[in-house]
Amino acid sequence: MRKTLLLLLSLCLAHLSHAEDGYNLWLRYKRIDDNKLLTSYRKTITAIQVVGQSPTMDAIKKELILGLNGLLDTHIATTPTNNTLIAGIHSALKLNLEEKPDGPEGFLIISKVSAGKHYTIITANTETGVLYGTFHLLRLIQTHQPIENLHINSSPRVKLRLLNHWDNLNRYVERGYAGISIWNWHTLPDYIDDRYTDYARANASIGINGTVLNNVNANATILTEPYLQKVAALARVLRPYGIKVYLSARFSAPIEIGHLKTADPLNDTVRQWWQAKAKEIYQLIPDFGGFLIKANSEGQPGPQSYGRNHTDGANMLADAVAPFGGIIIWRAFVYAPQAKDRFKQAYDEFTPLDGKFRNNVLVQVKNGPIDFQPREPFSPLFGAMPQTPLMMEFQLTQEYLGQGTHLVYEAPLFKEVLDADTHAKGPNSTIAKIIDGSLYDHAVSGIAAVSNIGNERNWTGHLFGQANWYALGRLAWDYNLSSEQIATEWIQQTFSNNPTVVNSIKDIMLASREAVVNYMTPLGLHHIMGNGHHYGPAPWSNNAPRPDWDPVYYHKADAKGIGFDRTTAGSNALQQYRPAVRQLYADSNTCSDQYLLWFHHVSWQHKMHSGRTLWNELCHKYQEGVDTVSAMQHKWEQLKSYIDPERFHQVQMLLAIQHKDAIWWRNVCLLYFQTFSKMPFPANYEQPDHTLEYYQQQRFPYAPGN
Ligand code: BDP
Repeated sequence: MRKTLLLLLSLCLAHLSHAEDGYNLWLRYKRIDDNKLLTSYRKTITAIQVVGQSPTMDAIKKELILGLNGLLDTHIATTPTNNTLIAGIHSALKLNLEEKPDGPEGFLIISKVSAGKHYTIITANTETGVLYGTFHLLRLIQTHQPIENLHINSSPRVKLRLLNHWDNLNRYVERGYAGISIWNWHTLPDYIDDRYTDYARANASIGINGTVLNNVNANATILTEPYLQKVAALARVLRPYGIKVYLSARFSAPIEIGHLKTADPLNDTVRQWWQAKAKEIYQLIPDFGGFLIKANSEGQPGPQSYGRNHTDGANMLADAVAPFGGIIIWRAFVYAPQAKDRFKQAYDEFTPLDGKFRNNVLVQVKNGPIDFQPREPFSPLFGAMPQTPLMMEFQLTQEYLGQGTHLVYEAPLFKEVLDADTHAKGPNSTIAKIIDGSLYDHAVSGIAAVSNIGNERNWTGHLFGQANWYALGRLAWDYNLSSEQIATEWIQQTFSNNPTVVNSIKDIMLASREAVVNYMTPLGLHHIMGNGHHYGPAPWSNNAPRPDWDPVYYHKADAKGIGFDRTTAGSNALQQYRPAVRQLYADSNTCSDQYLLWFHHVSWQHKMHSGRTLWNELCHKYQEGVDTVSAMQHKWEQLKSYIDPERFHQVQMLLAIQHKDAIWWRNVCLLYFQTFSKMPFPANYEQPDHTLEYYQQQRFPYAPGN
């Protein structure tokens, strides 16, 4: 009897240990299930040798052992035997290589045969480079690539590759949909959660080299001594993985924690206060990255509060961190309630300041002129500030993209922006070339994204949120990778190399971005989400605390038509683009459907490229969005026998919510816009199951992340 119980118990434990909860992200290191391949990998690498000892080299060794033992299902020897993998920095290896690794973060992986032995060598100019090479090799094995004959020389295109956490000190995450903050400020600096190390590993594996730990709506307390001790403890965990910490600084900190009367950037005492603060920080964290600042935006304090401008503020901080090699990232996300068109403000406020920032200042610009919508034209600031390094700000947390509930693969959105041609220096002046510093020859360059990470077991709430985090890192390293390539390698590492799984999930992912555009904001509609929470549709909303938070401000539907006229007849925001770009959008007959209602107020009868009227096209697009989600569900269902039950079921349930939400969006928007168009739904159209009034009465007071 006792025996049976014991057996049962051990069976249960065995089952538990195989549960896939998503914690291991794309670093699962599961045994290679293709025996032929497994045999060949085992032949190519029989032992590893890590040259040198340091926290980074130790991390490399640990990762190699973990990864290779798991993938090759073996106990990899750590002294050279037959076929060996050698990891170490270039000089330590004393190799006579014709080719050198590139820069401080690049790596070289090469295969060599010498005296009948096969060597795989990972080398770089720095330990961090070797770390990146290590993760690259593990990725090759995880994605079943051949490794006998390697010759890879890779380095990142963009220098600063950052996550921006919008995490508050009480662990609430603004616009966070994956639990509370992973930073446990209360137990830091004494308690070091293993999760911090796993966070560092995951980021290093995709080349992320910096993290801003706290919300841009910053609390000055983070700059006090006890909190700086906590920040220093996190920096110690992240440092071996090549990740620097940065902090969001509150501009009025000299008043709040320094007890000064002012935070005027031209005031000597204020300047000295920041200089002393910088010194204090660098004593604790010698490789501190610098400050991220949200100033004079959405009620945050800033230099304008003292009659000064953005350069006065940024340069004062830049001077404080310059002696220590720090940088200032100054955000361009500004808009004022009295402006007729929020679209224009960042450009108007920032372009006159071009050339006036210190050279350790980057201006961080959101990808679009409004705010992380499912689709935006690119911000006209890109290409309009040649003398200032501009940093990209994307958003991984899906504030306006169905949050933690909808599956939306964002790589196509990121690529659309990076590939966009600003024509700033003639054709082929892409945003990617502005961001990597090459177009205007800047020494610094950067991409940041608002993190989607929380303390949920699978990190991002929706398992597929992991793919967006992954894609950000991979694109910041090399923006020439395609969305499809990135999806493929993410699926292979996260789920399986089985072609059925890879192809079906890839189809789901690649369709998902256009789906969200269609069921939320087709044809260039934007910002028609409910005020505050930004989750569901509320196109009728007209009573927010400021007009530019109201959907009616953006869609401008009336009896004549719908859309925001940004041509010369309207706000003339189009003027902010170069003529070649302006030309693409200026005429409602030639403007692409994707951006039509971004730039034009168009009659309901307007003839679209499809031949349909605008009204019918709108109905068609909303329906297409719903249909795509049905197709995504269908594809997922067919993978049931290929995916572990935990993750399968989770995604299945979320897709069902997404489908319900897509129908909700379609019904709400069409019923509401129909009150203006007065046109019937096209024949065979699925009729809404509720009235507009029903939808308008729904309330969401506790929607997350708000
Ligand atoms: C908006 C968010 C708000 C952020 C702000 C920002 O709704 O929570 O504080 O952007 O980027 O998208 O500063």
